[in-house]
Amino acid sequence: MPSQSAPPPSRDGTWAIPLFFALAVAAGSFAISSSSPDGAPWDAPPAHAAEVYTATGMIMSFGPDRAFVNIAHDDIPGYMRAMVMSFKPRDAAQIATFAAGDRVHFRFSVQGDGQRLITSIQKR
Ligand SMILES: [Cu+2]
Repeated sequence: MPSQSAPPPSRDGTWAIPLFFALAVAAGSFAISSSSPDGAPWDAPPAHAAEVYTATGMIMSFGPDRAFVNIAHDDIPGYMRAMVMSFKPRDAAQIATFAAGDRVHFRFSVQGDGQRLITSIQKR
């Protein structure tokens, strides 16, 4: 077997692999962007994510069957100044142990219809 007659790698051979990877990367990035319709990076929150706030206040009264609770809340930075406002519990059980006059610390999310849903609540 003549050792000198082996042809050197052709120009086509040396470029074939990098070209393959370049195409694979391009195809991969296209697949990622096409599966994210709004074009947002994967680690960004969705544009429609509910606003969530933490607040303190005092319970004033309850709606029928505790369907909502009126809370005199303190200033909520980025949302509103102190006022009395109604909040909707996840269910009646979430606020079953509370009474008018209780000072509370709570978190709530603002729903698409503007309703405020209590995500967690505790006595201070
Ligand atoms: Cu308010």
